[in-house]
Amino acid sequence: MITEKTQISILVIDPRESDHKRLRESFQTSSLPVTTTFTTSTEEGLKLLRRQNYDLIMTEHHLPHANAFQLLSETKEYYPFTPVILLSQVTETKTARDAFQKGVDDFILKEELSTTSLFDIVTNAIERRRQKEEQEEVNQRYRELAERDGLTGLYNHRFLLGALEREFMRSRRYHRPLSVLILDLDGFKAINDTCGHLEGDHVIQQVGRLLLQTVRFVDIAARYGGDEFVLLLPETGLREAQQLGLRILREIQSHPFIHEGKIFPLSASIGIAEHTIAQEQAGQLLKEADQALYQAKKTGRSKVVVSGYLKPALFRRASIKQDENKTLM
Ligand code: GH3
Ligand code: MG
Repeated sequence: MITEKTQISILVIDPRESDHKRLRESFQTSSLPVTTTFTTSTEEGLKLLRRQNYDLIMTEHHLPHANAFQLLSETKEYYPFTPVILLSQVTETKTARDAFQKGVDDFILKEELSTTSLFDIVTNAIERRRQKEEQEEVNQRYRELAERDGLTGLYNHRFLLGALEREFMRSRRYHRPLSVLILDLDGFKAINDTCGHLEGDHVIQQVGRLLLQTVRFVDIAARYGGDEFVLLLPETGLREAQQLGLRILREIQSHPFIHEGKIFPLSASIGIAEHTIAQEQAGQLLKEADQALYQAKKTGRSKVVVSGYLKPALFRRASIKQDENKTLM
């Protein structure tokens, strides 16, 4: 919707100065609230485009050193929703058809500039842009919902499996380290039983938040299901993953989980595995981390177990010292 206060920024790229004049006059008579930038050079036009997002671009079809379609593809790359209107000298239906196929939003014949309603053309193009942006926002929200766990807002199980495949392939191709950490809360059923399911939910949410605060931007934190969480750690070898695991354990153990005004203790068990040459599929990496978690549970809980310590790890950069808090499989 264009209100009186809205200023529409328009970039016009047209090699003919005389046509700039015609357009200026058309804008004046249209009473559109516009701020126009005119250039005769394709290169200058591209520079301006990279610097600023205009509300609308109007370009002559025949540009020096390029044609408008090249400019169009650059524009759509930077600003997919910015409308582009093609200005043409000739009444070629093929040009018009090509233009629409290539993503041009409208087409104006220069000889008709004085009789066409520039107001309608510009306002329609801006309104279509607004609708496309709104639709994209809705799509983005749906995409996010489909990837997220409803309780914690972390990535969900499905997203994690896709990300694991991608990261596994990347790690394999570029010989980069990749670790997986699985965490399962200890004695969580008892919290549900004592404090109620809602309080249990609240605990899961708090753990989710603690995980998010602890990981790096590139790490992927997911709720795997129930009281189980997975961290996918690109560019992270066993040693760093183990340190992270211990830090997370300390965070959970020292976090004040409160029920009826009283702090109750909570702990977790963590299994960690690193991508090694022996693993041919992403699932094997996850499975090794899960086996390490199983060992952590079996050997007393509240600890970090690192898988593959004795196997040759592909990307291991340093040996790992054991201390009383850590268990190595
Ligand atoms: P362990 O120490 O061996 O891990 O035992 P645990 O008591 O933590 O139980 P376990 O991990 O085997 O099972 C997790 C429990 O979490 C099972 C289920 O009752 C509960 N649970 C699963 N999803 C949810 C949820 O969304 N909210 C709540 N409040 N509880 C859940
Ligand atoms: Mg548990």
